[in-house]
Amino acid sequence: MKSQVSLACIVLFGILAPVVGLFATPVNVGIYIPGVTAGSPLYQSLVDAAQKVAKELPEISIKILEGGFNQAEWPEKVTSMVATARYEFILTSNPSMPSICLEASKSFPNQKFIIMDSYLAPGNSRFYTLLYNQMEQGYIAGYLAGLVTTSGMSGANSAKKIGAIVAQEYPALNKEIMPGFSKGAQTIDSKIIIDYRVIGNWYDANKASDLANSMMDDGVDVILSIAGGASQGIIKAAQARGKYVICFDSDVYSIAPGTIIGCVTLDQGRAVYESLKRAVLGKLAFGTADFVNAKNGFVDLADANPLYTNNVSTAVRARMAELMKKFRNGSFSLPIPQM
Ligand code: RBF
Repeated sequence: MKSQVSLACIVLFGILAPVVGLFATPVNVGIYIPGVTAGSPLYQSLVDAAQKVAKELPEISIKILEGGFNQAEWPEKVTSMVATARYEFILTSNPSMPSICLEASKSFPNQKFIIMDSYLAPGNSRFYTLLYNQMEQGYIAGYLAGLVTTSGMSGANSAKKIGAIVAQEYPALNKEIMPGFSKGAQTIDSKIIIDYRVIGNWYDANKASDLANSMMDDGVDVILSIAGGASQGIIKAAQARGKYVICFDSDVYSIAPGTIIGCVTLDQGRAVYESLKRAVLGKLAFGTADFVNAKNGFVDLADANPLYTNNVSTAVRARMAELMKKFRNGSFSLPIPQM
């Protein structure tokens, strides 16, 4: 009788244990946000996607650390995170992170890093990076801005002036995003002028608003915003004057319908979901660098949202649809320069 009970227990345990994850080795994932999650679409999507993976794979436990806006403190914060030796993987995102993580890995060479929106030359077996083609992202935004400024849309004026307000300068911005933006706009009309301004940080919405107003005083009618939390200032200023904003990274039309007339997205959600899941299952190719673009859907125009279709003129949408068709089927693509 006793042995039957213990046999039943063993059988039951054998069936239930895998189901409730008793045998799964716990996997700690540390997420380092270089900045603040709120207001930064790529960081928000990263956190959301990691949490989705954690729901599907219960052995994962996630801890999020926000680095804040003082970039001088990031290396020390990353190093102390690594020094805990607690995390199987550290997941982070932005082009400045590979060098910061490399520095931290000098003292802790076994730490594995998954770094989105960045590039590190292949060969380091602890690093995986994924780079979005931001030349294409910039080009799509510039092409749309060019079409809008030369259109008959109600907020457009006769001046062929478009704007770009960025939080700070960095190589991906200077070598991919802005050249792409300029190329896209010039393709529409070579006489288009770009008014380009730098805020100096990712949070000062007041300064961003002042810059936007001064540009609009000067005849700019559509502004590309790459400013994280500070973009609220640009959006409000444009909204107050019936002008337009193009946003980067995620679909945020609902913040200001009719003012935000284009969102050129990066599918960070899918990139994080796929790579983190692979990493936890032991299938992510550390030591490699992935590149993704418009052809494989990671760079795109959010043109199915009714807040795009209802607020952008038919003529502009038709030209955008032609362009996006070529990007999506791969008959048109733009190379990214070596950085
Ligand atoms: N993007 C944000 O949305 N918020 C940020 O706080 C932020 N901080 C950044 C800091 C550095 C040093 C760098 C290089 C990029 C940062 N980004 C930030 C930009 C982000 O990686 C991406 O390039 C832009 O969002 C455009 O896709």
